[in-house]
Formats: sequence, structure tokens, C-alpha cells
Amino acid sequence: MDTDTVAPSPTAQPLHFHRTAQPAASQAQPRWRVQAVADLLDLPFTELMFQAQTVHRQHFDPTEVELATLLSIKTGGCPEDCGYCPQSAHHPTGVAATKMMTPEAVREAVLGAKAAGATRFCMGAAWRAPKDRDVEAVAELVRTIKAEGLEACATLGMLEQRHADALRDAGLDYYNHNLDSAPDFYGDIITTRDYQDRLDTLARVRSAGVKVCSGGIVGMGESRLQRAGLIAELANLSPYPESVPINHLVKVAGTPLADQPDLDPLEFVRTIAVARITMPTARVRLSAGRRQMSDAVQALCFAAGANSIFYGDKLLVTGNPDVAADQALLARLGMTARGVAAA
Ligand code: SAM
Ligand code: DTB
Ligand code: SF4
Repeated sequence: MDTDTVAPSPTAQPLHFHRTAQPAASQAQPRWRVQAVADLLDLPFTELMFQAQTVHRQHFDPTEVELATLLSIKTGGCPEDCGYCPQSAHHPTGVAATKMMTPEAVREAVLGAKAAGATRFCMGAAWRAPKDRDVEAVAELVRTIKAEGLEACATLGMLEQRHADALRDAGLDYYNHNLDSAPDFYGDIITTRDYQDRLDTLARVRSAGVKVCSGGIVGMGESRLQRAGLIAELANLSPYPESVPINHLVKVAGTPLADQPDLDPLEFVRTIAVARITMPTARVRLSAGRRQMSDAVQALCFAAGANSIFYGDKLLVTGNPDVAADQALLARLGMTARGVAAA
């Protein structure tokens, strides 16, 4: 396996906004070669940040961040063997399998998230793929979220077309399904389903007319070129996802990746910057791993173009900075939350 390289390549040149991608005549958006993305990752840090900030300002207010609250509506006992995941039944992590939460309990969480200032509510379930009755139950929860004026997002595993259509009909705004890694690293992390399964689900979500939320995890032992491979896969989806979560691996005891060596935090910031440059209008989400990150690194992520965070003291099963800590951080940075939800 390649090791991380954090020194800028001596041959990398400042790009000054010339596209490094090879536009294909038949496509509305440029296709990104993996090497072109790797060239961005290799840029001197200051140059990379300048490019990312310039792109960010063309499409967003760089002082504004989206607050999304995450809720695990069905936890643990998952049949998949994703090497990073505390909810896989294959790994002895001590996470107990639960039944799906009741609609009342979910509604309470939605009201709490709205009162705390979140505008987006994301529900996660530890399923390989939901059954028809699971989708019916989640559709009801989507209606609850929409009735409170929040955007609704769900991540339930692989979807059939009828499931994506039913979630759309209920008003789902985004479906999250991550590519997670470059295609050539995926098999090192997950063996129970393949990359094409992931792409197929994303295609069904797109075809249902639900916005796509798809990203990956950084810090699993991938090389810089493989980080470029992940970003190129995402950026070459046509169209690219509206929402791109970049997770830092949360090392959980009992998972195969528990003892993964630490990643240079600047490498994570670089990945955010390259996601911003290659997917200019996407919401780039500084996702898992913030509790293990310093405020300074988070600030660099915002400066690199991240404009969404998970907000609330828990992710799915692991911790997240608490609301007071996040409000203090945003105040220190002079950043504001994206418009509060309507009635
Ligand atoms: N079971 C569904 C699936 O895999 O699509 C939805 C839930 S799954 C937990 C959602 C995403 O959480 C994964 O694709 C992965 O990117 C992220 N994730 C899970 N465990 C993580 C960890 N330890 N560190 C960082 N991200 C993690
Ligand atoms: C995403 O990309 N990250 C979130 C959300 N989508 C569902 C999940 C992060 C999970 C982190 C580990 C845990 O708490 O289970
Ligand atoms: Fe299951 Fe999703 Fe965790 Fe994989 S990431 S083990 S599919 S809950």
C-alpha cells in the first residue's frame, strides 16, 4: 500500500484557475482525470487554499455554514463488513443492535434539532438495504421532518428504484450514500458489496429526482493518489452530487481500522479544498471526525470551502462536538448558520 505523501510535488505548478480536467465534448461538465486531481492535491498549500477559496466565493457566502443534525433511527447489527464501521455485526465494537425508533421519538429529535438551529435533518439506518416496510416507515418520518420546515436526508443503504421513488414522493430532499473510497481501495475496506452497487444506488436516487449526497472517508490508509481517485469518481458523476460529505475516519475499538496511523490533518484540509474546486456548487460537508480535530484544523476546513457540519453531540454512534462548543467556534470565526428553518 502506498504511504501518505504530504510534501508538495516539486513539479506542481500554481494553476491559477485553468481547469486541470480534460473537458469531454459530449459532456456538460468537465471530466476529471485522477492525475489532474492529484496535481491539485500536490499544490503548495497556500496555492491550493487560494484556488479553493476563490471557487467557494463564486458560489457561496464563505461566512455561512449549514447545520445538519444526524439521528441513528436504527442502530447496529448491520450485515455488511465495512472496516471502519462500529455498527457492523462483523466487528466486536459493543454496539448493540436496536429496533427502529418510534415516530414519536424521531419527532422529538426533529423538534430539538430545529430549536437548536439546524436546517437539515439526516436519518441513518444500519441496513444493507431497506425492506419495503422499512421504506414506508421512513417515508412517514420524512413527512414529519418536512412538516417542521427542515430539509430531510436519509441514509439507509442500497435502494431499489421503487424505494427511491417512494422516498421522493414523501418529500425527501437528499439521499446519502457514500462512495467512501477510490475504486482501487474499496476492496481493502468492504467485501460484502462492490463499488458498482454503490454507483447503481446513486443512479436510482438521481433518476428519482432526489438530490444526491455522496462523499467518502479520509484516513483509512489510502494513498494521496487514492484520495484523488475518490474525488475524481465523485466529481465525474454527471451531474456531481449536490452534497459531498468528507468524513475523517473515527477510529473505533473493535473495528479493523481501530489502529490506523494518524493522518496529517493538513492532508484532510487538502482533500476538502480539492472537493470544493472540483465540485464548485456542492455543499462540501466537514463530516465525521470533528471531535478529534482541533478548532484550528476545522477553521482551515471552512477556509478550504467546507460549508456544512453535523450539529449535535452525537453522529450515529460516536461523539460529535456539543452544540455549545460549535456555537462558540462559529462565533470565534465570525461565521453564521445558514437560514433557520421556517415554521
Ligand atoms: N448503512 C448505510 C450505508 O452504509 O450506506 C448508512 C449508514 S453508514 C454508517 C453512512 C456512512 O457513515 C458510511 O458510508 C461512512 O462513510 C460513514 N462512517 C461510518 N463509520 C465511520 C467512521 N468510523 N468514521 C468515519 N465515517 C464513518
Ligand atoms: C456521512 O457521510 N457521515 C455521517 C452520515 N453521512 C450518515 C455518518 C458518520 C458516522 C461516524 C461514525 C458513527 O458515529 O457511526
Ligand atoms: Fe452497515 Fe452502513 Fe456501517 Fe457499512 S457503513 S456496516 S452498511 S451501517
